[in-house]
Amino acid sequence: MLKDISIIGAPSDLGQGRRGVDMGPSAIRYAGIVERLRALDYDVEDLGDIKVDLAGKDQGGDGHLKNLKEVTATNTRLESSVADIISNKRFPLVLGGDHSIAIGTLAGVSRHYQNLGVIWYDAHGDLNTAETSPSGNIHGMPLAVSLGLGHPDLTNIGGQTAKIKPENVVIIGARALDDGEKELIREKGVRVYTMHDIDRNGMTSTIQDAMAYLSEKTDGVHLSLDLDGLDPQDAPGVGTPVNGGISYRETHLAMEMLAESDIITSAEFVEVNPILDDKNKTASVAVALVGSLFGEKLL
Ligand code: HAR
Ligand code: MN
Ligand code: MN
Ligand code: MN
Repeated sequence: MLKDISIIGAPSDLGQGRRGVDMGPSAIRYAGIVERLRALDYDVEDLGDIKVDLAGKDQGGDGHLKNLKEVTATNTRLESSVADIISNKRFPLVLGGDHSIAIGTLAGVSRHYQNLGVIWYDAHGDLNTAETSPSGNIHGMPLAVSLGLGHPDLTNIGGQTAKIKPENVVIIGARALDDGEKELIREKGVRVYTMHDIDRNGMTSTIQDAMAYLSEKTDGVHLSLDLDGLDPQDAPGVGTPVNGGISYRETHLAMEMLAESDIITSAEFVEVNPILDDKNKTASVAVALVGSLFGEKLL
């Protein structure tokens, strides 16, 4: 893992319907992310936030994608910032914002890799397109967009349409997949570790399996961690909570195992909504997970 980290906030709430997730980057900073990483001896720079347009002007125009224009503009800016961070030989650590920002992150990161692997840690598949989305919320679409599927304004961000290959993606924690997403998963052969798989095999074997699957064929691995992948008891400050999720302990273990294997080359932590949170608990969980991902040890 690169020793120098650049943090960038993407305070978007454009990709979904509940205001407040735009304050996620502030909440995560307030919970001490910079201090936590500096205590581990990393060189950390905080680049501040990219500019995000205001939501609400366009609730469902173009083929029912909400705020398409604003989401496109936001992700176009994020794409170039993230690509620059990697050009400067630093590790991009992106703070959301709703999950629609993964479109820009992955567009920027994938410029630097031929075979980027992705760990999508989430209750949801985020594999909808305008045709399959039940909501028109773009935060339910970023993984599909990164595979090259969806509205051309989104898939064209940063050039080439498909940023990643379906066989280089694993989803961990899925428990709320829409019918169209299930179909796409089967059709494209995306590897999914559902809550059933995690219950049955445990997190140790799940992460080992995911890392073995990805490491043999990828030249970098991006971690996209949606806090709603965790159980709402442990991470209540999210807009679309789903019961029966991954525990804080299991997630912490997952991050430690990723750190030990030194496999992650970029990361984002998304969907922290401080308005829905319990005394910044979810932002604090995010910071603790970042600590583990970057090698924090208990002893
Ligand atoms: N699948 C549903 C939709 O497309 C809900 C998506 C909720 N997404 C997130 N990101 N919170 O994972 O609307
Ligand atoms: Mn629109
Ligand atoms: Mn998500
Ligand atoms: Mn989610």
